Amino acid sequence: MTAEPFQGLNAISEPGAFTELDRFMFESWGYLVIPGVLSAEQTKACLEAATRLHEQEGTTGWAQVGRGFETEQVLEDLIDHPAVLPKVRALYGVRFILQSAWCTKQPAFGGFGGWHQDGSGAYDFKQLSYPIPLLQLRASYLLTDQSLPRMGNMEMIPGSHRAQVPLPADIRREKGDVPIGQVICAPAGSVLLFHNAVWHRTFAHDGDYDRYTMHYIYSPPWVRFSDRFANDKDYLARTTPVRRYLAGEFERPDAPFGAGYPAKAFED
Ligand SMILES: O=C(O)CCC(=O)C(=O)O
Repeated sequence: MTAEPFQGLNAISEPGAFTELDRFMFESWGYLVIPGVLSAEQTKACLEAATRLHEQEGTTGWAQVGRGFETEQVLEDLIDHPAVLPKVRALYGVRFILQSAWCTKQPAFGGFGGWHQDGSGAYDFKQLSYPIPLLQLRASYLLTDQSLPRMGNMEMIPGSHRAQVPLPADIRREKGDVPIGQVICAPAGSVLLFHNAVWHRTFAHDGDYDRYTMHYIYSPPWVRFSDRFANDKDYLARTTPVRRYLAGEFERPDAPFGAGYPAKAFED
């Protein structure tokens, strides 16, 4: 574990373009850390919105609230943030959707989460192929400081998206440590961008305040939403063309040959 942020090995990237080095690091480790995406002011506004969402839902303990972008403008603005979207586009091309947006709360003095890969409990992505394909690309906006370990950080196992064997069951059962786990240490306003197949968990949180992170999950256009059954009509009517596109409202979303998808979603 690092004592200071960004000491030791880190897949550090920069806001904006997906560079060749970004691609190499992402392929090798399965994730990137992008510091400085949000200003202190933007982070504060997003943290207030995240707190409101959980208060409205009356959540207790570790909890996640979906589709906050429909009601909180500052959270909607992160959907196509220019610091992150170019990287998503570089990995997916032009046809992808926002499959879900989860606002997670790690409560004050919260313990470790369980190790897992992202995916579908209904149909394990491992059944699809090896290596597990990129189907849920997650951009996690840290809304509270996680510069040191035990601040509700994410812990990632670099390269584990390519592991042909699962993390041992006893370690998962006991929420045990792994010598190659990397506790992601980064200030509030940073983004962690990661592949669904990377083994990860929520690290412990020793603070006397709740920790909030906004996760935006991008998927191919035929993956079903997981934070909503359908898009809110008012949101669709008032949002921008790009965000409407990312909401995945296509005439024929099931068409394997692509009919029903707008030819052009992005300006450039
Ligand atoms: O926000 C967090 O603590 C982690 C969430 C997570 O790992 C997940 O939702 O898959």
